[in-house]
Amino acid sequence: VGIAAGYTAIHSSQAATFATAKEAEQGVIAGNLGAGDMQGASGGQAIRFGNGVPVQTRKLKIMPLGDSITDGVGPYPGSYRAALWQKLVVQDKLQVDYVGSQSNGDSTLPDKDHEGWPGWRTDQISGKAATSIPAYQPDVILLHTGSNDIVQNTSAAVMTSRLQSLMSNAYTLKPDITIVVASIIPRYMNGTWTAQIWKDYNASIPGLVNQFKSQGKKAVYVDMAAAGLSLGAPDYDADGVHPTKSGYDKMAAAWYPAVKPLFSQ
Ligand SMILES: [Ca+2]
Repeated sequence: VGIAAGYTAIHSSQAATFATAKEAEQGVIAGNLGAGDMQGASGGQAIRFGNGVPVQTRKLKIMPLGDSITDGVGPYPGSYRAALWQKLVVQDKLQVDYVGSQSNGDSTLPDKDHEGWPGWRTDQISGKAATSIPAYQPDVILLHTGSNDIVQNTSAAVMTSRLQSLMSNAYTLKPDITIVVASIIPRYMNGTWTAQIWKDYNASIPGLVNQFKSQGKKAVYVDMAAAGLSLGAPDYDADGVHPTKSGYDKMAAAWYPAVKPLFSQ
């Protein structure tokens, strides 16, 4: 933005001098500083409005990336995206632009963009990401994938390898991207597609996140398997795969604490 340190913002006869260019930018973006509305503007603390909500430093382009559980096909077309929008945008007044080539959602979700592909495996989703990341330039990816790999008789090791490849490719395409990657919610299993594969795949994801973090990449882990969804009513459709609104609300509640801090980073 190019605002020099020492910049002085004047509003409603209130002048605020900023110690650093970064603080000046934040103050300018805040735009409507008034008497009593600022606290902690020096000493490296975040500038906050009088109501305690941190000043937004940027609008985040968020790409929900995955399969039908991201799309919301079936019982609830807004997926977790609707309840997460309610929390971040309606409740917290943060600026979100969901991005992606797909669109799905009900009237509670004004921004229906996403990159969720029903029936697709992680390696297929990775192929889609290779074109959608350059096209949409997301700041953040919300990644929930693997549910379709399981039912195509894939081992946990191969599933993890596919996830690693997807993430690695995403960082190559956009090195500053933040990938918020989730363990995956329960799904109906049978004798071939076992819960053990689901558990082993999920258990591998924190290590993968740490591996990327050790390389300086921005990766965040969300334990979606612990989000509290239980197979059957009221959280799942009769197919035992797709969440209902109730289940998606629980997913949104799990994404939320991982995503919210990214707006002030
Ligand atoms: Ca959008």
